[in-house]
Amino acid sequence: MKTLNLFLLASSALFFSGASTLAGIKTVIDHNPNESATGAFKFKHVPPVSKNDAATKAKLTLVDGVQDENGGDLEKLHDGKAPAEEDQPAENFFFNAGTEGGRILLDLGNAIEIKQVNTYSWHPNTRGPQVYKLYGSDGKADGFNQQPKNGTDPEKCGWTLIAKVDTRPKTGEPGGQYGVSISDPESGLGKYHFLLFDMSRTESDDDFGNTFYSEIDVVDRNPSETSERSPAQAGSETVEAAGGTYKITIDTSETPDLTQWAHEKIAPMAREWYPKIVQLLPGEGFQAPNNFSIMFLKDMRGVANTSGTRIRCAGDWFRHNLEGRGRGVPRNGACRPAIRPGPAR
Ligand SMILES: [Ca+2]
Repeated sequence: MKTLNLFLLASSALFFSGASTLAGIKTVIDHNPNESATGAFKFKHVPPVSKNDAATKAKLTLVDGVQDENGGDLEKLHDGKAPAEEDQPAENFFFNAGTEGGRILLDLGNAIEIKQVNTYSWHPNTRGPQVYKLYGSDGKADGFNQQPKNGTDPEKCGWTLIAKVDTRPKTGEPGGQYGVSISDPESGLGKYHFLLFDMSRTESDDDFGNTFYSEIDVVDRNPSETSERSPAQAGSETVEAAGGTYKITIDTSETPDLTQWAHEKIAPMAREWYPKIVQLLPGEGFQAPNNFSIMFLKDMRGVANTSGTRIRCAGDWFRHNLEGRGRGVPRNGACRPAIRPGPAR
């Protein structure tokens, strides 16, 4: 019967509607307990983490509170990625140990009709659950305060309270993965330019009550206006490595049939290996570029060449060598970034 119990536990994702702040707004909470939480980060009701929602290009600002330096920076909240493991500080943003949380501003660039706001977190203990208030604003009210500090009531300076979220279970262990989806199926959440997350720690019994937030997604009601095409279709994607220290642009706009392959094979390889290559090739006066691009060209002959921070690859050669040599070009080594002596920046 142990198997059955485990199965029941695994499938007992917590689900309820309610906790509405404004009429019609629903907050759905999914909880995958430690026993069933995996790197797949899948929930029963809450959508999976998105990498091309309206938050992907939003600007995030720490309004109040102190970031825990053991964690990732704010970029982790909209990089479209969830942690692969239950206790992976670098892949989450969290407020400093012993503090009461803080406030994060999300600037969407312009006012959009928001369909849904989804938030994700994962930790094996009390840093798993989410406790926050979500406010929205179009930024147009008289006396609008874009960055109200802790203690300033956002509702008194141009903000509207959208939802109060508290996913702490009444009974049982708090650890695991949480997905929260705030939406109004009838009329949407409203038209907002800014969102403000007022985040609280989940407990103050010890110093470790600040939630490991993994991602924030904002879903546009009219996605054609603002959302990007998925990286697999766009022809150009930028890969961040070493926590955003390095940015690698992979351009397949001339060779769209290679886009999916580049996304699946080249992007992860570049992300993993470029920081290692930089470390393996130290030297005085050397400064490895932080940004470079890899282009796959339609009419180029040969295999690949490098100029400055641009690597040019012959689409035709790679098309015929997709598995095996294509990924590393080991013989002539041309498909590596130019790391050459130069003035240190
Ligand atoms: Ca993330």
